[in-house]
Amino acid sequence: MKVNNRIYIFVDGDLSIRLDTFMKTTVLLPTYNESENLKEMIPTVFSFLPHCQILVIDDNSPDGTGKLADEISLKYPNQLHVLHRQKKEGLGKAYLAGFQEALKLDSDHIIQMDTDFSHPPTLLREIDKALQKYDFVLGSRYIPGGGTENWEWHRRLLSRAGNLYARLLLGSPIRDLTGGFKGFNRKVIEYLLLCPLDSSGYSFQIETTSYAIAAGYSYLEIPFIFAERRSGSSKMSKKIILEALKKTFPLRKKLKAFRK
Ligand SMILES: Nc1nc2c(ncn2[C@@H]2O[C@H](COP(=O)(O)OP(=O)(O)O)[C@@H](O)[C@H]2O)c(=O)[nH]1
Ligand SMILES: [Mg+2]
Repeated sequence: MKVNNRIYIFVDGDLSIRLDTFMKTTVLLPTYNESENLKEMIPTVFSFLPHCQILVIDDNSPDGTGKLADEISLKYPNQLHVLHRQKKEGLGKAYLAGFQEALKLDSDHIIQMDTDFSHPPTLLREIDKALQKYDFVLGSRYIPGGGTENWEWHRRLLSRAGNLYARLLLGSPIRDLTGGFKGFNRKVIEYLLLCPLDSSGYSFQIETTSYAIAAGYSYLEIPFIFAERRSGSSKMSKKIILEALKKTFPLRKKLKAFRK
């Protein structure tokens, strides 16, 4: 059978198994000072998705994460790629560059996740499989079965309030709009790159999910428990929170033009 100019051979007629083996999946790992976590994340991701590619997007981390990624990449020729960026510009800008690079790497499925083990790698296979059926997949902390582990009350409050604010303002059906554990089919990423995404920080997550929903792409939400980061420290800042508060308002207007 020929799909998208690729040949699929059926051994037992199970389409999901066959497509799983032949679709090219790229897992994007943005890093800023994540050397301890990255060492463990790479083999962990490959243990769940042995055929995937990993793209590390490093913003010239002072702790040498980028150099470490280059060293580890020697162990995984053609499977581990590293995108070096000059300076820290925020998670949103790192992902924008990562999306473009993932398309160049011929990816069919593109999965994004934090590099600190907060997003459980055990779900990678489920997300990748769901992308055969849905245009995009959202990990969710705020649907039944999801949650956060060991978060202090102010971090919980901030996340909940931020989500409520964005959801009400945008009239979104999504409970976890700020979450960063997501998977996309190539066509959704191609579409998103045409949208006016302009967040530097975490409000990028609100933008990508909202534009994809406005375009009418099909999606699945998968609950997960957000774990405490394994090592290193969070890059969350007041500036990032303020940007999200500020950018969500004009987004409401911009989305209208993109609604199908
Ligand atoms: N390349 C890049 N990665 C970033 C930047 N800011 C955060 N990250 C990465 O994005 C992920 C989530 O960031 P984190 O600080 O853990 O956010 P938190 O989980 O909300 O506390 C981690 O893998 C970070 O290393 C950035 O400016 N550039
Ligand atoms: Mg984190």
